[in-house]
Amino acid sequence: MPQLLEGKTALVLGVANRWSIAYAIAQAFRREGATLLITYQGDRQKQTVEELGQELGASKILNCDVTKDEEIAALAAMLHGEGVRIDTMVHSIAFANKEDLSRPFVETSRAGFALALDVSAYSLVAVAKAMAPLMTAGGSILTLSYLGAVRVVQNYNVMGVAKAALENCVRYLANDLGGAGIRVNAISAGPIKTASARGIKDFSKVLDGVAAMAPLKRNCDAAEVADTAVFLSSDLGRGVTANVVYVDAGFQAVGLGL
Ligand code: NAD
Ligand code: IMJ
Repeated sequence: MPQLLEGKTALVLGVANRWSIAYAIAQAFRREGATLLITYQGDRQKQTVEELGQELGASKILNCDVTKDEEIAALAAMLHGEGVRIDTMVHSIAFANKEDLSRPFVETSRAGFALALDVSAYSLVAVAKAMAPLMTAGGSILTLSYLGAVRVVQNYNVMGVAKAALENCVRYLANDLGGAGIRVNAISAGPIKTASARGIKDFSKVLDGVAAMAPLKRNCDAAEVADTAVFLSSDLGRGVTANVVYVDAGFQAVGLGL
């Protein structure tokens, strides 16, 4: 098989550890011949992500906390200064306060709401604005969403509201950037046991429920999400923009899965 991302440079945001969906995407991008640039969120993650980046054969491992405009600007300026062209960018980032993912949604505070939407939705706009000028040959921007954007999912709460905003950001960004040949899409992934899923109450019940009800009668893994990310980032996805692609074993289509 030919390598699908040969000659392309990929910027991947959201690798925290080996279980991160972004790690699986970076692995698949590397397999398909991409040059990898990966970022980490602040000094606390630096060492781990540098080690993972080396294993992945990343050519740059860079700091970027997406809540900080100056860090996003510094990243873009550094890449621009080195004459780097970006072909594909992956945003695999979300955060809400833990208490907002367990108490009733109606109790969400103003600050908790603002934080979840800032990190999980606005940050896509911020990085798209900064990196689009580096996508001089057109390109692809991809983010990760979840079914809780469009349905009520127990405990997902303010994150569901943030994902709804994120999915609409995908459509508006796709419309603004389409003229420059930049496509913007989301993958809505089924539940996967990552750091962002650990500690979520009843997460194994969520996994079991999906396996019982989904058309494929199983869960999806990060490697399957990553292969769809390859497709969307490659020339094979050239006609696809402003879309939300479900990689969820078909669960989203099921009404009552007895
Ligand atoms: P993860 O914890 O490995 O990834 C979340 C990432 O967000 C981490 O790398 C973290 O460093 C980063 N992040 C948080 N705040 C940041 C900030 N201020 N600046 C920069 N980075 C920041 O977990 P994951 O499951 O791989 O999550 C990745 C994406 O996939 C998220 O958007 C999540 O909502 C989405 N998703 C996850 C699942 C699942 O079940 N795991 C399902 C569907 C969608
Ligand atoms: C998260 C919370 C509640 C239910 C959930 C999830 N379900 C799934 C997730 C059913 C699949 C995982 N997911 C899709 C996420 O987007 C997770 C985001 C997240 C997780 C945490 C945990 C630790 C923390 N803050 C978080 N912020 C966002 O402190």
